[in-house]
Amino acid sequence: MDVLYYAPGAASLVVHWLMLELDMPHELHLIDTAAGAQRSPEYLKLNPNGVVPTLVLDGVPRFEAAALLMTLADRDPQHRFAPAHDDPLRADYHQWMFHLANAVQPLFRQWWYPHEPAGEANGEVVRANIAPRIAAAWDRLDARIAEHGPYLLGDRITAADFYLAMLLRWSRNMPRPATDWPHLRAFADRMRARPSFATLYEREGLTEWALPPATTAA
Ligand SMILES: N[C@@H](CCC(=O)N[C@@H](CS)C(=O)NCC(=O)O)C(=O)O
Repeated sequence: MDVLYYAPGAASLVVHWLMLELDMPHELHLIDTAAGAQRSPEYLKLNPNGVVPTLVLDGVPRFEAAALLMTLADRDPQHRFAPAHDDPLRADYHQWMFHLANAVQPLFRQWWYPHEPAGEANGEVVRANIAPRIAAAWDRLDARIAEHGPYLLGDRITAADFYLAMLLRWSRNMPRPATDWPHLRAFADRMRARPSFATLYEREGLTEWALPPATTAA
């Protein structure tokens, strides 16, 4: 059985979410990142980077959330979460996956771990400089959804959309959450309305950023 090493709401969330969408049998193994379990000798043997996620897939431990998503989506073409190799949309898919992984996600790493680039004394300076860069990323992604939506590649949902939804979620307690941008808000609502999202939340014990229950007319 494939095993996902995860922490609730962390970068493992999107791997967990896609596995639920793919109906992929798996086990979850909680890594208590607050207690430093990601740096235990046992875990470092699986993932020498000391971060989650790690997915033990067909017996082989693998890391990097974006790479895991792309691998899982390609392994199961029936669900169509990745354009095929000969599909002209494949290049767009690569572009957005790598943009999210290389240009947007690292901004969050700096937001949450500001001591890493600048030392303990300079955390506030890092955060003051990162917040507008995250806002600028939302400007660009909001424009993309406005012009080409409802998903990043148009009508077709791909693994990149799950990734984007996770990043939007991460901004929920920032001075300007991504849901302040109207097209990102509509996108987030579409993603949060998926039945798999409720299952994901239940399994990871999450509540924040769930859609409010639908109000019914009296
Ligand atoms: N590029 C990695 C980043 C993973 C990452 O930074 N994970 C964070 C949680 S979102 C983590 O494990 N933090 C604990 C730590 O760095 O000690 C990926 O996408 O898989």
